[in-house]
Amino acid sequence: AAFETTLLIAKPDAVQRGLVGEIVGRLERKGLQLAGMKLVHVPRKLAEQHYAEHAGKGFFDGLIAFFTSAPVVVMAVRGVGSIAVCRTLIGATNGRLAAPGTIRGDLGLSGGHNLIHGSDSPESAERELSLWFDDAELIDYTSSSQGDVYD
Ligand code: DAT
Ligand code: MG
Repeated sequence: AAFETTLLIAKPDAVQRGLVGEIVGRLERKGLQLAGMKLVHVPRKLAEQHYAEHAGKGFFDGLIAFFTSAPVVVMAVRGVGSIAVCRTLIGATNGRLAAPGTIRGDLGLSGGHNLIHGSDSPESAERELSLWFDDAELIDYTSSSQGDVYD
């Protein structure tokens, strides 16, 4: 697998419930590296761009209302295979169906208020990273743990 960057967002429910540290801690303990991080109260237009693939679906208006209801924490996360690895850590969309051990499976019961967004493919990651971050906001550095995180 390649060294990748993915786009994660701790959603309004994660911030409101005080679970941002829990979520970031899981990413750090896994060995993933933060390349960018910021708190954003998302404007409606940006929310609609982010979730453009779901426009017209029955849950879209509720999704946008929820996503813009309170601040979120937007993260760029790096690591070998980080796009798929983060989707695995996040778990299935509905918290009631998500496996134990996953963020959604351990921390929630909701289908819509499911704590975290993660890019679902390399194409999505590229699109979403450029939507949320300027190049200058993504920080390149070598973590001293990398020799132990990877063999
Ligand atoms: P995911 O966030 O797991 O990638 P998705 O891209 O299919 O899921 O949907 C984006 C978000 O929209 C999801 O995190 C929660 C909400 N959502 C999806 N399907 C839904 C549904 N059937 N009812 C209510 N909300 C839904
Ligand atoms: Mg999705």
